Order: sequence, then C-alpha cells, then structure tokens
Amino acid sequence: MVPDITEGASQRIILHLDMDSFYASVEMRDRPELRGKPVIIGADPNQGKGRGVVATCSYEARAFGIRSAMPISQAFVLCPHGVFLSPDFPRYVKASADVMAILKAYGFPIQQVSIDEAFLDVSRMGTFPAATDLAVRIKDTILTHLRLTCSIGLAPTKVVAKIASDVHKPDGLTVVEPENLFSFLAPMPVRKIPGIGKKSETELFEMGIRTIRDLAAYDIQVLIARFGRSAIALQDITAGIDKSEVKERDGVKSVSRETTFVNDTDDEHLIAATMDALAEEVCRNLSDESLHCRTITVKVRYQGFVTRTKARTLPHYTGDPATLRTCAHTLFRDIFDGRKIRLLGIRLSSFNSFDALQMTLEV
Ligand code: DCP
Ligand code: MG
Repeated sequence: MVPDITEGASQRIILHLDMDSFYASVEMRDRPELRGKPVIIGADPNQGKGRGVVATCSYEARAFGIRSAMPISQAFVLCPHGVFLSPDFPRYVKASADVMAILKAYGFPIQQVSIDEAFLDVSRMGTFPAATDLAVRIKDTILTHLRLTCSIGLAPTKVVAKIASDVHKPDGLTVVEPENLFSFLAPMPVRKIPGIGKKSETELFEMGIRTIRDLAAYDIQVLIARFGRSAIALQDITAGIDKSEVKERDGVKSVSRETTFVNDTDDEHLIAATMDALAEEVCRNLSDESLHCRTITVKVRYQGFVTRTKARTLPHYTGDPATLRTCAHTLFRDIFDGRKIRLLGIRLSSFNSFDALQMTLEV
C-alpha cells in the first residue's frame, strides 16, 4: 500500500547541501599536484603500523574501498600508494565559513548542521522547478568562487532532503517532489534514514524490515511495542511527514579533537602535554567559529578499548583557553585510574555565539 503523503507534503521545499569529500577537496583545491589522486586525510599510517582512523578521503581513494572512520592501517593496506595527509583544521573551518557565507547571502532560513552541510528552507521559491534552478545557481556559485563541489537534495522535508543529497554524490543534484517521495524512499535500506545506526538496523532486520517500504507497511502497534513512541516519527518519515523546521540558530553542536597514542601510555607528563595540545586546538576551532561554550567532555580509551568519558557544564559560557584547559585536566584526573591509555579526546559543546558587541564588552 502506498501511504497517503498529502498531509506532510504541504508546500515546503527544503534544500540540503553537503560538500563532497570536504577535507580532501580543500586539500586538492589548494595543492593541484594532488588532483586525481587517492588522497586520504587522517592519522599517520606509519607504513601500515599507524593507529587512529581516516577522517575522509577523495573519491579516487574511495574506489579502493577506503571510507571515513576506517582504521588508517586498513586504508594503507587498501591503497599503500595513496597520499596520506594529516588534517589542517583551520583551513577546513575557513572553507566551511566561506561556504556558509555564500549560502546565507541568498537570504533563506538556514541551519548549519555540521562543518560541511546545511539546510535551507527555500519554500518561497514556490515550485520545485524554481527551487531546482536555485540549487543549480548555488552549486555554480560555490564552484566559481570556492572551486569546490557539493551535492544538493531538494524535498518536501528535511529528512528526505538529507537522504536525497547523498544519492548522487559527488556533484549531485537530486529532486524529490511530493508525488515521487514514496517511490524514491521505498527501495532504500532502512539504514539510509538518518539516526538509524547499526544497532537499530539489526533490530529492524530481525523483525523482517529491510527496506523503507517494509518499514512503511509494518504494523505501527508492533513497532511502538518494540521502539516506543519514536516509532511513529520513524514511520511518518516514510510518508513524507516530518514537521521539523530549518532552525536558524542551530549551528555547530560540538567541536572535538582526539588523538591515538603511538604506544599505549600511562606517562602522566606525556598525557598532560597531549591534553594541552588538544585543548589548544579545540579552543582555536571555537574562536574561529566565534563561539563560546559551557560544556567540556574528556574521553579516555584504555588499553583493550574500554572507553570512559566525563563532562562538566560550567556556570558561564567561556572561550578562555586557560579555563577550558584546567577543566579538562580536572575531568581527566577524575576518570584516570592509572591504566595505560590508547586514546585521549576533548569535546566542547553547549555553544553560544558571541557577536562583536559582546566581544568588546568582555575585553
Ligand atoms: N569527518 C571526520 N570523521 C568522520 C566523518 C567526517 O573527520 N568519521 C570530517 C571529514 C569530512 C567532513 O567531516 O570531510 C564532512 O563529513 P562528510 O560525512 O560530509 O564526508 P565528506 O564531505 O568527506 O564526503 P562526502 O562526499 O561523502 O560528503
Ligand atoms: Mg560531505
């Protein structure tokens, strides 16, 4: 049975834009000698003995099977002649700001959801063909001004626009008009729905639900019994019902940095120095984004992959590196039990962007 999509498919037209192989594309733009090569951004592969993971890679590298979050040692096995680079965050943050500035200039409600993606509510374009022309112009502008490609999805809801931007990457443009929404979603695996991870996917598989079509047809009462009320929103997605709006102020949610030690360590001096370096880096990202934060989270992964995190929310927003560093050290002391450490990380969240006026008042 084809669900009735008229309720959710009002007149909204949502555009989702996601940059293609973002960190790698910025590197290839700025270093022409890298173009056309398999470029992998992430930890040092150290001739295959490296630890840590791939942040991203060029589409040429993807042809070798390399993916984000894969161990860098595995990437090295798949493509030993690839160009392995460590990330240059300030450059990516600048490129991200350039993209967002172009998007903002169009004057539609905009919600940045990560370093390289944003939603725009372009409903006032009136029709999908008009919105498609706009999407083509946006892609051209970004390519001409920044020499970077992106992929865009247009759909009646945010969730479907996000799914759509991903289907014809790189340099894609996918338009899902209300009448095509179900036929677009139906054959896709449920994993394509943002928020469905490996665990939910496995649970759904066990119930015989593999595709979005299976999900749409499933008895909602059984789904609720298994997943709670959130099952309703999940099934609604398949019918194009998704009332979530493009929220202008909802920008970057967290800034984080983590590192894997070359050898597991319990050397407190090395750990403290590493913590300082990580704190400095996340604080720089914070100031590049013109943000202050209130919550600091420290993550420690021990030998054997046992991971502990501890967070603290401060009474006031701050961007002060010394305050954040001290807080990170205190949190670390609370969770460090003397065992050897494999990985250390810091995350800053609960942001408040500060404008020029507030800045002058603070200094
Ligand atoms: N990123 C990361 N670690 C991950 C995933 C992503 O550090 N596990 C970083 C690097 C990416 C950037 O975030 O360049 C944007 O993430 P995307 O998921 O959008 O991936 P890409 O833009 O690299 O590739 P795609 O063309 O698939 O969007
Ligand atoms: Mg991307």
